[in-house]
Amino acid sequence: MSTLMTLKKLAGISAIAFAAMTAANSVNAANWRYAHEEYEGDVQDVYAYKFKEYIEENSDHTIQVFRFGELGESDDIMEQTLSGILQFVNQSPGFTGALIPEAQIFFIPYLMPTEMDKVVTFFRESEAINEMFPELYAQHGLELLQMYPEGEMVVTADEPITSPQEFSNKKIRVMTNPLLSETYAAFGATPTPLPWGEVYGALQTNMIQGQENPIFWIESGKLYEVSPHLIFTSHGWFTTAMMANQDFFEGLSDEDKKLVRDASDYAFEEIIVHINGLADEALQNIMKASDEVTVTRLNEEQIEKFKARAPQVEKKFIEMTGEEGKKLLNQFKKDLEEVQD
Ligand code: 6CS
Repeated sequence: MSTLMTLKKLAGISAIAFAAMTAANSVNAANWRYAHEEYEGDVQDVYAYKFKEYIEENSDHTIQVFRFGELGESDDIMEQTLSGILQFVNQSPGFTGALIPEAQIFFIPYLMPTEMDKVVTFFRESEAINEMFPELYAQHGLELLQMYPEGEMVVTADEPITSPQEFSNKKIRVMTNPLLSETYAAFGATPTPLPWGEVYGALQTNMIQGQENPIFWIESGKLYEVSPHLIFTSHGWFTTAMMANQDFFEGLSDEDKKLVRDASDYAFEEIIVHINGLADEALQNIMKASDEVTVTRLNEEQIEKFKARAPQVEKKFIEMTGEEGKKLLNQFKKDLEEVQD
């Protein structure tokens, strides 16, 4: 056979092989559904789209992302994931805490450092986050793929607040886990659990007099319009978690499991870059958008008054979670000590 004919034949064979491979891949290609709790361009949305980008660039699978409201509230998307309608869900412990009591650890006030670099190192290195939490979520049919921080928690209220006494008679909206209610009760307020969709209206109609959230969300949800006094209490960080339905994940090939894990890690790295400076930028935008907004940063002495109430919340956490919670809390504190050095 001449060299030319050989080359032509080889080209023919590889074209057939390529077509066969493509057909096989498209047979194996899946469309996975992924829901999160936020709006376009918000932190969970950036994470979801980075995850999608990685999966779609490195496989034939596609990801369909659903944002807040498209499939209901936060509890609805969790239910849909547990029943297998969705493959992936991003839900913050603020809501998951009602299902997995140990996830409420993030609501013990003044446990987390305030500095972002320490928080990020903690999420990267913590044994409690990376080893203990996946086991706890697995007990509830969830494959925990990533926990990540979104921003420092800031309180907004109908007037500036600098002491637990000033919280008295104020209804403060909390996400729907019982420990966060304990935190605000300890802070002197009347905690009012509400799903996200009801928060703006409840503030507007004065059914509640305040709430807590990271600054980017206060901007994104325009909460400053109806709750203009921002109070930096340094009491915690908004944490979130991305996970898969465990039966679905277990059914994936080893190659796809690795793909999903790599995509989660890739999105985490991107999100760490994304949140750097995000709060400052959002605060500037809020100040530009409204003349009514005030910013109160509690000083050390004022913080101490709130911090003094943290041990009673920690005690409640242990009452709610028993031995498992105590073990998690000890490891969490040990991991935090390591990042403080
Ligand atoms: O406060 C809430 O309910 C919402 N906060 C944030 C930052 N993300 C989603 C969550 O539903």
